[in-house]
Amino acid sequence: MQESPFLRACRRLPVTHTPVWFMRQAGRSLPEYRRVRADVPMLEACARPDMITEITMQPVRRYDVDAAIFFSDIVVPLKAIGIDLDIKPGVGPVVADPIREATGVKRLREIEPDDLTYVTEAVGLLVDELGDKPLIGFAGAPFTLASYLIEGGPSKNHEHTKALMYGEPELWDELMRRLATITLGFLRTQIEAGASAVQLFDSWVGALSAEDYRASVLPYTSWIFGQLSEYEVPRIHFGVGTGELLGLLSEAGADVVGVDWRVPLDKAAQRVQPGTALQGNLDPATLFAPWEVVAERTRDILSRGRAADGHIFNLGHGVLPSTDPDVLQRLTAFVHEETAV
Ligand code: 1CP
Repeated sequence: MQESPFLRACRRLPVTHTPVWFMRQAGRSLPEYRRVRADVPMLEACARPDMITEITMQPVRRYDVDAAIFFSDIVVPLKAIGIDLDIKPGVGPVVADPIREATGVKRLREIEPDDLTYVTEAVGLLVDELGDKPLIGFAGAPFTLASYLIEGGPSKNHEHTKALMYGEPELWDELMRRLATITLGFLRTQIEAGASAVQLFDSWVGALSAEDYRASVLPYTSWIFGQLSEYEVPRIHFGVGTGELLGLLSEAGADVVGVDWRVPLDKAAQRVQPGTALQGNLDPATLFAPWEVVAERTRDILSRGRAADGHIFNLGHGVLPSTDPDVLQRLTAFVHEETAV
């Protein structure tokens, strides 16, 4: 497993080719995914080890990516502790009773060993099936989870979340502590079952200024990464629109920082702490342009990625649902060929 290019790049060791995987590589862009999910609601799929295993493997078989990402969702641990929520097709996570006061916050209990047995089982099945290909476990970071819980669903402006963060710092602290414990529990479950790296998605934290991030988010993500340091697994940290926060995301304790498409990797390399590898960062919309454009932009990213201390090729955010899978397959092969030594 040590020889896997993905793990080597995370650890900033020389690689035989630049490793590639895609955020949201499993999912709606794949016809085989749409087929197996046809009659199964999202959260039911996330609770069935057979489905988790099949869906996680689909992009690995199709694209020959260098890592698999566990098929689940950031709200799965919240569902597991009894929060009434659903994932609605075409919308995303929707919470029945948004949490905006202390009684709601107190309902957020710790993950217990029996809560996520299907995750443990699915990770075990996947590690057997993947052989020497690494499995990335993941979780949503406290801010992003807080946004879904407080807003009640996807949000553009995060106004209720910010109102609580700015206006009720003690309740915010209690909420973030509890969410950090839940996030850690979800990550630990995946690592202890055999995941060989983890990615912490703080997808919506780009909505904050650096000052607010430092005061109201960094302490909790730092705590999570600190608790994970007992394991030998690389820790990746990613958020959308985080150009101004890249230094702080690496300060939180990540080994690898994911970069969206707004900041070129050579610039990002100057913003993160020394000794941090970078992941990214092709704009997912580029995949709808002619192949020559995809190839040219990919070459540019690979060249800028050489400024980083370790580079994992990825998109700047998730695969868009109407992406042509053949383009992702061609892109994976292209990165492998261009960087082969
Ligand atoms: O019916 C369906 O197919 C549901 C679509 C879907 C899928 C395939 C959702 C609903 N979640 C997922 C799987 C998923 N979610 C994965 C595993 C697949 C893979 O990466 O290959 C992962 C890593 C996630 C993580 C996730 N869920 C994030 C962080 C990543 C990101 O995109 O920034 C977030 C923000 C969510 C919430 C969520 N779940 C689903 C949707 C549509 C959303 C986003 C909604 C919004 O815009 O707020």
